[in-house]
Amino acid sequence: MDIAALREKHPEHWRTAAAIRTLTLDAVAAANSGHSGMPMGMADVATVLFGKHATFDPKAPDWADRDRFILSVGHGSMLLYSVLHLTGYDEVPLEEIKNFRQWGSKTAGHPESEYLAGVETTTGPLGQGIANSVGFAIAEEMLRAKYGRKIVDHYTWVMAGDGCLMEGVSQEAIALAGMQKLSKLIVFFDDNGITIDGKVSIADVTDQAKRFEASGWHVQSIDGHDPEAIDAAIEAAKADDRPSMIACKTHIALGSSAQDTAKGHGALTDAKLIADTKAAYGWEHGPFEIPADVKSTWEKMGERGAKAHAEWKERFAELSERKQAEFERAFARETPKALASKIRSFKKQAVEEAKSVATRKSSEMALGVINPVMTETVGGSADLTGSNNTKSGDMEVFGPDNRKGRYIHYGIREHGMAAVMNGISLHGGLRPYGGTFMAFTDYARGAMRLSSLMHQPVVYVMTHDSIGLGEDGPTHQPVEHLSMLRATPNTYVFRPADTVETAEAWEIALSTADRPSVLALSRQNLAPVRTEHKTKNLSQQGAYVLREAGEKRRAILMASGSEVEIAVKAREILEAEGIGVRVVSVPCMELFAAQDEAYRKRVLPAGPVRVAVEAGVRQSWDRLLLGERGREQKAGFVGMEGFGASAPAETLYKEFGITAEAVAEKVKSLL
Ligand SMILES: Cc1ncc(C[n+]2csc(CCOP(=O)(O)OP(=O)(O)O)c2C)c(N)n1
Ligand SMILES: [Mg+2]
Repeated sequence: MDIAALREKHPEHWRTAAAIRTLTLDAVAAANSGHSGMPMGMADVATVLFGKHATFDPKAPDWADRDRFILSVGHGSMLLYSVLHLTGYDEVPLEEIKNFRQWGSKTAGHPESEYLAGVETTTGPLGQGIANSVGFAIAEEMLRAKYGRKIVDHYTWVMAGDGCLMEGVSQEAIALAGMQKLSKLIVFFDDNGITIDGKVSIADVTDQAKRFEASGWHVQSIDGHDPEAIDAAIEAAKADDRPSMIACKTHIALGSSAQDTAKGHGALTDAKLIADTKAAYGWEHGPFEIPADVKSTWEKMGERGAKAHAEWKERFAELSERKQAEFERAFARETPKALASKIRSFKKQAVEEAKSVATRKSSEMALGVINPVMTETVGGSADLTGSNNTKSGDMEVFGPDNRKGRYIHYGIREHGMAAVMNGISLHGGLRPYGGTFMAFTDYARGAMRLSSLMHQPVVYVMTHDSIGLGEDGPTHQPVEHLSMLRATPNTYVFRPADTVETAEAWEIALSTADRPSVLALSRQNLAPVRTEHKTKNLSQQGAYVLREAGEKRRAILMASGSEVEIAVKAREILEAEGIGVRVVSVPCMELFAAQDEAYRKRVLPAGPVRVAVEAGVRQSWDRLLLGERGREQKAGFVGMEGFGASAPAETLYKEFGITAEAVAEKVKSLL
């Protein structure tokens, strides 16, 4: 690469872009770790994008109508940190650049949205960012339709690398974006032909341009170091009514001896290499030193956005007070006032009707009262709408011809759906939920983990939650999933026992602003266990006494979801034999763990025999079976030890020994 020619042709652009390259070299050298090559390769694209096109206000990183910039290729974090620092984000002074990757710094190894307002989404797991970006673009379309172009009208810009495009989740997202004609989504592909193991061609010969075209995208290929070509491509992308992909041919670790090699992907820390590279750049400044004129060029980019922000504020003030309040409430993730009373009357009615209902159906009934009052919800399913019961009667389908629709047909793309929901949630102003079969949590897991890590209140409607789904057999029967989800930090896992608990789970999930919720719902009908109306949300405590012992209490049965009914029946058997049994319903272990010790001990006092019942593996129950002092109580578990089988549900429960009789026997064997 003839660096001298690049410098000569666009001297001002070159110096502006070199600030990203040299800050990257210096920060990676100081940390003695990181990834130098990507920011060095994509600095020209970033400079043109932020210099002329992206609208953002460094002094108001949370401005609702800012353009969203998503660094899908998260290992190139120094590109983002450099831009945030150079344009004047208060949270990224030079100190933060110098503390790259250190304990307590905001400039983590990969961009973490929780640490830094200018980071729109946490990236690092390749492919997630580009899939998130589809959610951002969908959210923008929806909110534009809802509030008008004067209030919501922004772009979603993405940088994705070879790795992002090789990951399968990218295809799920790309296909959805193309079908949805998300014209304000513009992806820059860092087409450098290099990954960690060497050339891309050792593992992939896909024609990426054709792949995007096949999914309905507008595609261009350019020299990613030519500022004029970059600018023209962005203009063309904006003008097209499809999502755009701009393949930018770049040189990884541009201008260094590691250029165009896999070595250039990682940390370039050798002092001579850095000195030689800076010399090639014509950069005669010390480490971390940015000349005033270059810094000022970058700051002016932010000032352009500040002006746009001020104009936006004037337009926002022209909205009716009601609209303003609604907008602000939704972005603050507060529930509408009417929600609590709607849930209360729904619960009352459910108790009065006392019907046996599958909790997936209970969920649909609850959504029927929630969605009309909480108009920021966005529903969806991965092609299982009729099974997940996720579409309430009032919801229209979102599509290119109906941006007011609030229901998304995600297609058979569980991972993509979860990642897109993260994007919708991160955008703000909307509350996404989506469904699939619980066994396919595994497919969605990569993005679900990030909902938890990023504190996003996405709601996962996971139906067909056990062997209780019956004949579809072991591929479809989750066994280990409840324990796996409960092991994930910062996640609520609800497994409601009937219609009342399902409504309570929804109320909590939607009133929670800082973590995802998983609703594990049954395919089969469940008899109501909440037979008395209580206005209080009992599920809020995670576990509560559902039935008190009639005789002197000698055993405590704990259960969730479909097995609560079994525990209640087992209690009846035992009480008839003079054995006092308390039944504790456990709709959410995480909420129970969050209660104070006094409450936990009241619900689960030491002494009585404990037996837990759940049509899944035992693992997550051990904490409750062991007791507060961590000492083994006389405890037992009735549940699954391996995979399920294909047969009618009643047969499976009998064959796997998850019955009231088996529970009663287990208790007696422990007494
Ligand atoms: C899901 C996932 N798998 C693997 C990795 C480890 N990893 C980090 S970067 C990378 C190679 C990425 O190549 P590319 O996107 O071309 O980036 P470049 O080398 O061009 O900077 C890999 C495998 C990861 N971060 N995420
Ligand atoms: Mg690459």
